[in-house]
Order: sequence, then structure tokens, then C-alpha cells
Amino acid sequence: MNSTLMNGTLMTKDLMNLRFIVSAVLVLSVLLLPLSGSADYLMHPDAKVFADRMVSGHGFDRAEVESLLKAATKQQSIIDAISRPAEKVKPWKDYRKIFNQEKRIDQGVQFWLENRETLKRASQEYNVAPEVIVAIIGVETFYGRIKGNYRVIDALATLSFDYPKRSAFFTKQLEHFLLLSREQKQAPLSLKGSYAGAMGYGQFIPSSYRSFAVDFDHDGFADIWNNTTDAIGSVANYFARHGWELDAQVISRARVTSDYDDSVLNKLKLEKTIDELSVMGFTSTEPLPGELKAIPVRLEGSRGAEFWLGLNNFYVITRYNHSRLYAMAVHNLSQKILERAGEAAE
Ligand SMILES: [Ca+2]
Repeated sequence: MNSTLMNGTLMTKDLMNLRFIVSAVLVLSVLLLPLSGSADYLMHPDAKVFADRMVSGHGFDRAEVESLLKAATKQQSIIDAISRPAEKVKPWKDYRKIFNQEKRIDQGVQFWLENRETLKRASQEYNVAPEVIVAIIGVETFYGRIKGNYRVIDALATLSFDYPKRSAFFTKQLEHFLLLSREQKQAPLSLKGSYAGAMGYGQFIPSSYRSFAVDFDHDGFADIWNNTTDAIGSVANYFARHGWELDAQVISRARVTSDYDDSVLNKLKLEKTIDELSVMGFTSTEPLPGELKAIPVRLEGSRGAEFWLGLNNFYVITRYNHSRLYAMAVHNLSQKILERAGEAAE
């Protein structure tokens, strides 16, 4: 707008009215902003649909669902956090440093020794390597030290109703969350987790909890939040159900030809065999059965590109978190912990 028009005698009645209206709208929106920001989710149209589904689909009491949605609070920090996960932005050489510090290895050894009997029993019952169970818990929460301090209901409601991009996924998780609270006789408002609603030592999202969490000490509650026995059994069960093979190799270093086929790189699908991959330019540096399936992986290491062949167990780790960097970090940490804890933990 032309400033001379506003300052001088040229200001007409219409313009003055316009200015009044603009100011009034600004004042009103400033007044309304904090109100809508702190409004409970009961007022949200999607929340109404959600409440209907919990009542008609699962027999929940309407007043109960409504009081939970009313208590759920939007947290802007949750939306900020989900927009920048570390494994998407960091190259391997930086990512690995986060998970391979001395402290994480040492505390992994300590966690193993403190939970020796449980890890042994979990490994025997589920046929999963104890070092990988320890490493998962180490990578996810630093052995239970950083389990997340958001109320799960706030995290899931915020992402269901105020993060349209992933709304369908998180609304489903919110549904699973209320179901698991009812099944496990827990108060939904009391359960804590990460900004994405991942819970306990192994950071299970609610759907994973309902499919894979186990009550490994048989006290009637699969307590992955505060009970290491249940947490260990649950991670072991998750790995068993996704096909972990005890004593099988996880990865093998690969050599590549100059014209290797990069269309199969980093796909996180077990489709090609070692024989097929060798025709495509990827050869294992150690002898492996030709019919074994593998995933060719490229990582940006501190000395340039590294190539690996991820075998079945590598694939299984990516079922926990769909990232080759994550799987590599878990595997490396598991091996370092095993080197130090192996004999002491027998
Ligand atoms: Ca239990």
C-alpha cells in the first residue's frame, strides 16, 4: 500500500474503513490463536470420527473416549521432531558415531551382565542372538535411559489430527493405543513414549506392542516401559517373528565392478541371490552359498563408499526400523558388545 496515501489528507473514508477492518481482523486472529492452539481434540472434526469408530467398532464408552481426547494436548515440538529423523539426513560416517561410542558399548556390556539370565532364556526360547537384543535396546533408548517423555496420547493425537501427511498411520496407532490400554488394564494418560508414540526400552509403536510384546515374567502385564524382562522378551519375540536365524551371518563386505547395477542398491528387499548379484557386479569378499539371498548396500564411510551384502538377518533388523544405516549401526554395536561381554555373559 502507498504510504503517502495513508499519511496525508488523501486518506478517504473508504480507506479508513478498510484500515479499521484489517486491524479488527488482526486483533481478532491474535485473540483466537492461543485459543485454537490449546483447544482440546474433542473439538476436532477428525477426532469426532475417531471417537465414533472406537465406540461402534470396539465397544468403547463414548464419554471415556471423549474425556481422553479432551485431555490430549497438541505439542508443536512433536511436529518439529518428526520432520527431521537422523537416519534420513546424516551420512553413514556421521550416523555411526552416534551409536558406536564407548559409553554405549560399555553400558551394553553392563546391561547384558545385569540381565544375563533373562537374555539367555530369551535367546533359547526365541532363537535370537542376545547381542542383537542388547544392541537394539542400546540404539533405541540407551538401555532404557531415554525412553521418551511425551504422553503417548499427546504424541498420537497431535500426529493424527495436526500432521496431515501421516494422519492415517497415526490415527491407526491411536486406535491400537486405546485398545492396548484396555487389554493391559493401563490408564492411557499415564503411558509415556517418544514424540512418535514409540514406547519403552525397545520403542514399540502401539501396533507392534499388540502384535509382539510379551509378558516374559508372567505377571499379567507386558510391561515394556519399566520391566527389563518383558522388554527383552518382547524384542526377542519381534525378531523371531520376523525371521531371525540364530548363528547365521548378518552381512558380508562386497567388491563391486566399475559397471555395477545401482538399480538394486539399498532396496531393503531380499530378492536377489548371491549368484544373481555377482552377475550384476556385486561379489562377496568371502565364500557364501550362491543361492543365499542378499541386499547390496552402499554406505558413505569415512574413507569413501563402502559396499556390503546384507543377508537375511540384516533384512530382519530393517524390519525393526526401515533404514540400512540403522541396521548397520545395530549390527556393529552388537558385535562390539559381544566382543567384550561374550565370555563374561555365558
Ligand atoms: Ca510382565
